[in-house]
Formats: sequence, structure tokens, C-alpha cells
Amino acid sequence: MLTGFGVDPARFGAGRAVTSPITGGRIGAVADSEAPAVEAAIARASTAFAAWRLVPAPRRGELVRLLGEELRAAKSGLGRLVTLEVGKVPSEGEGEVQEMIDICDFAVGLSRQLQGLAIPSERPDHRMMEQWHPAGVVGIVTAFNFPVAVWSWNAALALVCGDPVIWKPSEKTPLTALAVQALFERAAARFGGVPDGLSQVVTGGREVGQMLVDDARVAVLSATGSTRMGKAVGERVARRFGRCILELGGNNASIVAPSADLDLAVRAIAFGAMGTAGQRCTTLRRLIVHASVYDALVPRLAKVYRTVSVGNPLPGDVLVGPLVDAAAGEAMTRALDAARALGATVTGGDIVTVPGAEAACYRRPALVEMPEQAGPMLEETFAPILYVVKYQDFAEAIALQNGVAQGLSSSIFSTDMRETEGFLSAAGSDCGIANVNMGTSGAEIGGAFGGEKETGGGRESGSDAWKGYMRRQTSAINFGRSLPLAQGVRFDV
Ligand code: UN1
Repeated sequence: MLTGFGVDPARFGAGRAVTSPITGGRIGAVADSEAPAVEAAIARASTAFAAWRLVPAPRRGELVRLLGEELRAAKSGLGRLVTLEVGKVPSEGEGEVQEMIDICDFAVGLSRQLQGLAIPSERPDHRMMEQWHPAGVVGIVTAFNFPVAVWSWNAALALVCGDPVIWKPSEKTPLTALAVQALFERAAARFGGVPDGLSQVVTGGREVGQMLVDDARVAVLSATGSTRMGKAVGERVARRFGRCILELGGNNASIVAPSADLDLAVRAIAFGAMGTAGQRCTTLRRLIVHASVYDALVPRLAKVYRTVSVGNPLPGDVLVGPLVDAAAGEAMTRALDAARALGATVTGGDIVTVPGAEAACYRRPALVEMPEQAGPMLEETFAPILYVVKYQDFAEAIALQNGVAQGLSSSIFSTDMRETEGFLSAAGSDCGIANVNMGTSGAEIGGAFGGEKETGGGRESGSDAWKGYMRRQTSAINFGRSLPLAQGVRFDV
């Protein structure tokens, strides 16, 4: 299956089994990296850093440009591998690779724009400036649901910023990681003279990630996953004064206001809540609907939930593929049971049997009408469950939107400018992402991606997220013959 990517077959065959969520069957096995191999990877990356930081940034951008070319050429094959390993429908598998290509393009331009500042000095014959220098080795720990794009948001920036990367993919998705590493190596061979160890993959479970977390040679640790994982990582990295970029759980909501365009809202809600089988960190999980449009909207959504196509994603004619594994299905059942116990009405959520895929986990997405925002609605369950509550006035809607521990993405459907601007104001949504007349998921790479509160506060991808991969240096330069002190201090010796 990895033919064409040049992946070393010695890396798989024996070791931890990799299964496809499409059938639940085994598609390969990848050996975990042993502790000495992880240690050696960190040492190699540290040596690579000493060389790579001296390569001019636009030249580093050239390597990322070549990586983007390799990704373009491999788009359909790699997208297919994402579909096989994660179960995404083909257009989403390819869309994920497109996201990688986009961030490579962004990073190439960025490689000529890692700009500092010239700052006016208060002292005569002085100037001040700020420069951005490479930070060091970047550890990248990624989740199963975006097995390749999240690496690229971090790696494309880190590489142009002058930092080597070490990637620990989810133990559920090592094949796509090895395929991407093989594409990187092709780009590196074309570039010529890339330091050994500039981009590496280590495989395995938590212990492997922990070695990156605890090693002071890893200057920046970027981790995507659950809030529980992020809390542990954040604490451990803080203990050694390392830097973290955390992209953790979301419990994203959309508000549907009285003036909303309901045709548009239905489509956006459907993609946001059911796309990727509800397994995006940006998935729409809570819908806050004004009482006056509730009866016009919710039955329409219920119809979509009853009829949306669920099944094997490979032929490309379904919208909802499988959940990643049986544990995800069990978590979905637990959440739905808890909602029912609180008096919820559930449409969908049942098990879907796919012939030949009895070991897989297919579920019809669930639309859950809640009497109030409580219980499982306050938690992120990584499954296609959309909880719906009613609201009466705008302030209540904002309070519900902000009334959870997570703060990743949010949106409002409204054509009332006072509401849309209020939603985006300082007193509006408390999330890292706040959209208008669109869903909560499917962000473009040009903006900074991440969220507040238990989402972890990190920012990746576009805007000035690159600053997280560099260290800032402030310099004051005296080009005169006297030594005036700042703040008017006198110290004449
Ligand atoms: C994730 O689920 O970890 O905004 C990332 C989105 C995608 C990225 C999701 N661009 O939905």
C-alpha cells in the first residue's frame, strides 16, 4: 500500500498493528521506536539545528517549496491512505492533503517575512531592534483525526523558522506519517545538503511522546489531542521551562438567531456536525437555537439526520464514514444514554451495519434535543452528536455559547448586524475562532488556528503563529560616544 512513497518496509510488518476503521481489519503493523532510538533522534535533531539555523531563511523556504511539490504530486495517493487509515471520505482525505499544500505555500512566502522591528530609543544616538531567531528542535505530537495536516501546520513553519522537527504521530495512524516522511525525504534529496535528522518520525505510544515532552533539547513541544493529555504535557514541559503549543479539545457551538438564513444554516450545520463523522476538534457539537425558529429548523435537521448516507467511504458516495474504533462507538453510546437520562429526544445515533465490515464501527449521526445545556453536552465526545437547546434572548445565547470549559471554535447564523458584531466583540464569543454565517469547522490555513480555556491557548498555522517557533531577541545599540542611561538614571564613576 505504501509503494510509491518509498517507505522502508523494514519499518512495518512486525510491531503494533494498524487497523483500518473502514473494515476494522489489520492493514499493517509498525514497530514502536525504542527509547535509545528516540534518544538518538533527539540528538540528531540537535546537531541538525546547529546547521539548519545558519541556512538563510528564504533558502529554507525552498525546501518547503519542494515538499509542497511532492505533496501536490502525491495528493490523490496520500489522500487515499488517509481514507484507509482514518476512514475519512475521499474528498476529506484529499482536502487534508490540500491543507498541507496550502501551508507549504504559506510557509514559502513566510520564509522571506520573518521580520523583526525597529524600535525608537529614548536615548540619543541609540536604536533598538527586535529579531527572531530559530528556537530549536520542535516536537510534534499529533492525533489520529488529522493524521498529516496538523504535522504540516507545525513542520512547514518550523522548517522555514530554522527548526528541525521530530514527529510522534498517533499510534493509530503511523502509516500516513511514514508516507509523509518519505515525501519529505524526496524533497530533501532534491534540495541537497539537508542536515541529517532535520525531519524525523518516532512511532509508538505515550512513553515515546513523553521522551520528547521531558527532554530539554526539545525547545518547542506542539501537542494536539485531548485536554487530559494536554494538561499532563503542559505541566511537564512547564517544569523544564520549555515552550508548548497546545491544541486540545473543542466543544464548539453555533447560535441560530431569528434572522438566520435557514437554508444556508442547515447545510453548514450538517457539514459542521456530521463531516469527518464528528471527529474534528472543530466539529459542531452544540446548537443554540432561538425559540422563534426552532420549529422551522430542527425538524429539517432531523430529516437530514435520518437520511444522510453512512457507510464505507472508499467508493466515494457516502458523506459519513466510520468512527475510528469500537471505543469511540462506546463513548457515543454512553453520551447518548446520559442525554436520554436527562430527558433528551434523540434522532439517529443507531448502529449501521456495513456488509464485510462487521469489525468496524459505523454510526448514524445523532441529533439530540436537550431540555437544557447539561451533562454530556458540557463534554467533548469525539463522535457525531449534535446537542440542541433553545434560547430566548441574545445575552442568554452568548452565555450558553461560552458556558463550557473548552474555547476552540464558534459561529453565529444571523443577518442582524448588531448580533453578528456583538458575537465578534470583546463581550461575545470567548473562542479562538468565531465565524459568521458558516459552521465551526473547516478553517483555512491563513488564520491562526487554536483556542482558549481548556483548548490550551496555542496557535498554529497562519497569521503570526510562526512566532511560536522562534525566539525573540531585543537589542539596543549605542552608536554615540557617551553612555546615557535609560529612565534618566545617573551613575557617573
Ligand atoms: C483538527 O480537528 O484537529 O478547521 C483540525 C478544521 C480543519 C482542521 C481541524 N482545518 O476543521
